[in-house]
Amino acid sequence: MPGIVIVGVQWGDEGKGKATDLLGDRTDWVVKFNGGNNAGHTVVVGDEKYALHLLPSGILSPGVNPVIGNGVVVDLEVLFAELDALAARGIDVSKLRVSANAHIITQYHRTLDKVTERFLGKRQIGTTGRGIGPAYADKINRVGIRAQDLFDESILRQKVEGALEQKNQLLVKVFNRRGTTVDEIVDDLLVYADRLKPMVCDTGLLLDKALDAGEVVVFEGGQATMLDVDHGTYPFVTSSSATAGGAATGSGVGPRRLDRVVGIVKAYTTRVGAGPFPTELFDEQGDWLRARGFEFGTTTGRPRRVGWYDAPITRYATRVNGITDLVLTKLDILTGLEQVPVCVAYDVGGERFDEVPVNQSDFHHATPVLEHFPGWSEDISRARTFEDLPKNAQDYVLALEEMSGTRISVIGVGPGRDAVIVRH
Ligand code: 2SA
Ligand code: GDP
Ligand code: MG
Repeated sequence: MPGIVIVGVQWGDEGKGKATDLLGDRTDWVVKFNGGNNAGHTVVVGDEKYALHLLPSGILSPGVNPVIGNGVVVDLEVLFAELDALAARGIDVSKLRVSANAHIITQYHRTLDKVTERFLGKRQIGTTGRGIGPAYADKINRVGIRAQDLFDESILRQKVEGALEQKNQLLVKVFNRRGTTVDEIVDDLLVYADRLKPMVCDTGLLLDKALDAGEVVVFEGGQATMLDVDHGTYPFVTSSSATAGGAATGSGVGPRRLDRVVGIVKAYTTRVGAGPFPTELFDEQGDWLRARGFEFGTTTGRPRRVGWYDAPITRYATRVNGITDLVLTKLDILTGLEQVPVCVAYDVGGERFDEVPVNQSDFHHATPVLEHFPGWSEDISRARTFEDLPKNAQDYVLALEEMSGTRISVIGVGPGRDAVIVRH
């Protein structure tokens, strides 16, 4: 199965990093196809814990070739800091390749991200403040800077001039901030050019050849379905294509080469930032879930909003991504609950919705229709086969499987690499 896509089902932090890392031994390439250093993937290998933001999780596996695809926005300072930190811990980072067409996050993108959020007041998105949205806006607006532009100073200068024409107006006149100069930006970027150059290539061509040779390529999605710019809870989304279609556009590989789409879904739900979240808990059960699941952002440390499992969201994600397999993570966190509630449909002003409503305000007003499943109290962190799980935990998994219409192939029962039950 050479082309495997990994996507988040909910609002991110489902454990995609661990899932990608798990495939490491059987993978030749891992490609990040969307997002930037807004991502936060925690991977636990033995006693070592790694938090990755911009680099694909596959970088931790010695045999894997990591790739940053054209769909990613790259903050060069973060890229090299992350590479240096991993190298200092003995990880071989020499194989990283970066698409010549990947866009670069600059200082003005970071500034605009932060001031725009402040300006929005109550309508804030709760972005990570990393400059992601403004960098993608420039890409779509055709005034972005790409990796390849760094290797020709006069072209770089022209492009930065073009971008700054509007930026300085915005920064100075609208946001009352200091403008910036072409020299300042060009100098900032050129600092990294020599180090970046050997990594930059036509990564689409590289991946195409690898797939032709029968090698296994994992396309690692950042963020998740409900944060996708087209299919998520717009405008409370990130600015990239986090769904499976983004794996093709964000890597330069044709969609027919994607053989499997693996959806990563948590046994409950979390969200960081603003926007609708029907199963959200505001009571002590929410505090319990947050503390037990250690639900704090990997990138910004923000406490995550928490709620119960939402079956219509998994069905929706299965549809828009074409999910073939689900990985259910963090089942161990639910241990100890007398009853486990699951959202099976929504109530919107007295009307029942069995699927995620297409109308934004319906979703904002949706309250969950909950079904309660009997809980379990046994420690499941050492379960390695489905039969090792207590009957109630098995029934919970089977019920989720039936509601989502897709098989649950892997179950996570702890943060470590080996804390999984592989069913298919
Ligand atoms: P942005 O910065 O423009 O992408 O923010 C837009 C929305 O997307 C959400 N978003 C995320 N949600 C969950 N996890 C993310 N990554 C980090 C992690 C988060 C952290 O993995 O822990 O450390 O805070 C992530 N990245 C973006 C964001 O909250 C906005 O709602
Ligand atoms: P990602 O953004 O989707 O890669 O997810 P994050 O790394 O932000 O958050 C997932 C967290 O859950 C990480 O700290 C993982 O180590 C942890 N994790 C992943 N799978 C499991 C699991 O099955 N059980 C437990 N207890 N933790 C898990
Ligand atoms: Mg994360």
